[in-house]
Amino acid sequence: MFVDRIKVFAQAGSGGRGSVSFRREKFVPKGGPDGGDGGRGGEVILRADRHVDNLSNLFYEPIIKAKSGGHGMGKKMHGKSAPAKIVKAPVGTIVWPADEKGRPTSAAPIVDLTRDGQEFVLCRGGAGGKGNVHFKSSRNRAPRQYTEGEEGEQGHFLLELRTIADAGLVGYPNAGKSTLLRKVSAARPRVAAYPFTTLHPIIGVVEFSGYRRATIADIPGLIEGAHRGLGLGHEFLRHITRCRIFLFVVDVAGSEGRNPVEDLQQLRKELDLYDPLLSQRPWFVIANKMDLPGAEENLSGVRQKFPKIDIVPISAAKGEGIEELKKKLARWLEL
Ligand SMILES: Nc1nc2c(ncn2[C@@H]2O[C@H](COP(=O)(O)OP(=O)(O)OP(=O)(O)O)[C@@H](O)[C@H]2O)c(=O)[nH]1
Ligand SMILES: [Mg+2]
Repeated sequence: MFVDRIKVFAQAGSGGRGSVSFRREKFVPKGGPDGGDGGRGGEVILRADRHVDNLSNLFYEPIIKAKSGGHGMGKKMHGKSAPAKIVKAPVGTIVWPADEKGRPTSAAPIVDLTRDGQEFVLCRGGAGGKGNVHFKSSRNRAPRQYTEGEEGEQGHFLLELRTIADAGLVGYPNAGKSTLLRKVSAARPRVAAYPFTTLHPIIGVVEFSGYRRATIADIPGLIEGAHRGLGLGHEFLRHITRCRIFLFVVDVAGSEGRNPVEDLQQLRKELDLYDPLLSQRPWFVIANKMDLPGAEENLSGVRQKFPKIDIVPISAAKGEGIEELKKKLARWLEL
């Protein structure tokens, strides 16, 4: 299951109670108070982990609780502090404070986990209470006072994943995006001759010489009206918002009766309608299915229509043009 948006409730542990105790030893009459402090409650921590690719672990555990601190004990012994509860999240997770229904209560997120290993304390644990040893005074040598531990912080939060990749593949269903990703990376998205084979974003890593690498996100196919939520488009458009460049993949043979020039115009329009800033980002065209009849002719039509845009003809299925594409990719990304 792929989860890229989820509401959670998190609660840090409370501090342990302070202890009331008196030193009792043979030959030490009236040994005085010796109740120790409570331990600190555990905090709830989010940790970005590049091996996690979505938020499904939180679907199964939408209530995240850390343990409370141990109570103080006699002989001035402190209660145990509780360990932090660490929850893994994919790199690219953004967190908002939310109400019970999961609606954000502030426009600004509280954190954006953009680096592998980055940690964020979602809820702080409560401090431990004080034991009676703190309440000794010249007038009260046998205090029975102590304090309770503080409560841990708690709250509702909305977590949303916005994939971070160097390049995002954008195209209609069946254009061959997943076939292409399989050719250039070790990622294994499913490929099939029906639309919406890819149901959620998949990231592949493309390796170049000299340990250079680039990440490419394969996004489910867009259709006209995607920005309004038609097809699977809208759900996943947010996953391209953080790609540095866009690679528009078109079936240049128009094998399903489509027109590649119109496809490109429509795809550009969908992005613009979703967020006008997206249409300002660098973009390039991958003219796929060059092995099919009609492709050459359509290709020159696309070139005429977009004379200033870099257009790379390939056949993802046959593996043709892939090396040239990788070279261009390195250049586009300035690797
Ligand atoms: N002839 C030919 N067929 C191709 C080529 N690339 C992909 N195909 C075929 O086109 C169909 C769709 O390919 P996918 O890679 O699943 O397409 P997609 O863009 O990922 O599609 P969605 O995930 O549904 O959005 C499959 O039957 C592929 O075998 C190509 O270069 N030439
Ligand atoms: Mg696909």
